[in-house]
Amino acid sequence: MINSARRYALITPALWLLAGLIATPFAHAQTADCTYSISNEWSTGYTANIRITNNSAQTINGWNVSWHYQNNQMTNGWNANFTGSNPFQASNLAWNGNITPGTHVEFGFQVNKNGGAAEQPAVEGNICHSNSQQSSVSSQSSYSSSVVSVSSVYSSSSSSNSSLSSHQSSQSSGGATAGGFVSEHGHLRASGSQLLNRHNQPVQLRGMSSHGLQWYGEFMNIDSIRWLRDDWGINVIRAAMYTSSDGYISNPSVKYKVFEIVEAAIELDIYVLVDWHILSDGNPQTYQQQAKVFFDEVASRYGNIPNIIYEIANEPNGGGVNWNNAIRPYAQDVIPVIRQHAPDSLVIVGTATWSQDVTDAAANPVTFPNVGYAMHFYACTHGQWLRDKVDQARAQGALIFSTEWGTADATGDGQVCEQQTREWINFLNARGISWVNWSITPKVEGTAALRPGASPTGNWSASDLSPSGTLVKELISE
Ligand code: IDC
Repeated sequence: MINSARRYALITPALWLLAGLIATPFAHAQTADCTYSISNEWSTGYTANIRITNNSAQTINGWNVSWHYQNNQMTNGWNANFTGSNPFQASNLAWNGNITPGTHVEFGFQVNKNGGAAEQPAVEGNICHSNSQQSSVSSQSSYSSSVVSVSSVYSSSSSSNSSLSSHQSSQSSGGATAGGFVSEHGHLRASGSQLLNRHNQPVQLRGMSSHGLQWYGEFMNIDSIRWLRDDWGINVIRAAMYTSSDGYISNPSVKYKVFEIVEAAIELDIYVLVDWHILSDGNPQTYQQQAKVFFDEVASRYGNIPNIIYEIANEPNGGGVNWNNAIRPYAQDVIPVIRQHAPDSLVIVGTATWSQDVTDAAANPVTFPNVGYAMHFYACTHGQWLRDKVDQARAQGALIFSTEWGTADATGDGQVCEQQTREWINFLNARGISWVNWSITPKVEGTAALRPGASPTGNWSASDLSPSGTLVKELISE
């Protein structure tokens, strides 16, 4: 157990027994399909999900399941209480114990291959359908040892592209599939001004940002993100978690929306930017301690999976806030918190003046490897002078990532500046600079991609898209 050993140690066997007792009324009901599937694989490990589908007429109230590996080892997980080690055991949390007829719950975890191949163990549990196989691994007396159907939809892709790759590999509907984008590209790496994939080849990400999750989080869910992947061709989604303005500082529960987005991205095999969206709180040091708590939680929860890109300060701004006196010291303090759990993660640091002063960062980069710097632009506001700065910073060896840009004014509103937008995107594409557009929301403002009335779960027709959304969808697929 690497990441969560402490957490496991704290969960006593008594709790496990209690979880078993809760499920006792259903101990022989065996009403669910319990399936194990690998959602994302890299050379040394993978993430997997166990899905419990209730296909009976009764509601399941509480569940616990277990599974056993030959060589692999689970390191950390989410959306369940985990106990034990080979067999590994998981039981419901307070909010996902009830499974009504016809519905399912799913939880996920990360697995270390221990030098072997990815395994597909049987899942056992009191609520799982029995078959003729008898379990040999269950040591819990509180549930029966039936073995269930197991499926895996995944096979690892080792294909690589020699040219700059920015588009989806073929995706079939629903869930991770062989050859998904992250499976292909793996951990991303900053190499000078270039972003490289696990095959050491250049890769460009293109995608969409959420609006403020405290306001429009409803529009970020696995269905809308799947739609963006399959219909728009995104390979990255950004979870913009405001710190101020009713965001995380006063309402920490907004983090659960971030977790939902991360888990959707893992399932959909795309990248996800976890954005600590400072804005009115212009100095990242204002909430530095809170940032460390948040990023420690995210990184320990998901470990070293390749999907997550950590964006640790959206837009530093305000008098006296500059790279050397505030932002760099903040980054030097926060990055090790992330890297302790996610040593191979890509981290993007915002730059001063609303992420425009990229040359300051390039002149005095952080001391850690695999870090890029954010450049944000709004097409009607920012022009050639900012593009020149980007070229200068790149010439100094800095990786630049446009983690946020808009088609209209820096206010987020106004008419779309189509010509300027195209000029910017040509500039970024020619250099392989990754970009993420602001934003998926039906709010009435120029940079909103959706029109009022658009569904929160995707399936958007042309008439659901604003002028901005229409243009950006075209640019993503170019
Ligand atoms: C804007 C939203 C707008 C909201 C405002 C204040 O579009 O609806 O009222 O924030 O929270 C940024 C910021 C991003 C801004 C965006 C447009 O990162 O949060 O969103 N912008 O102003 N930097 C430059 C522009």
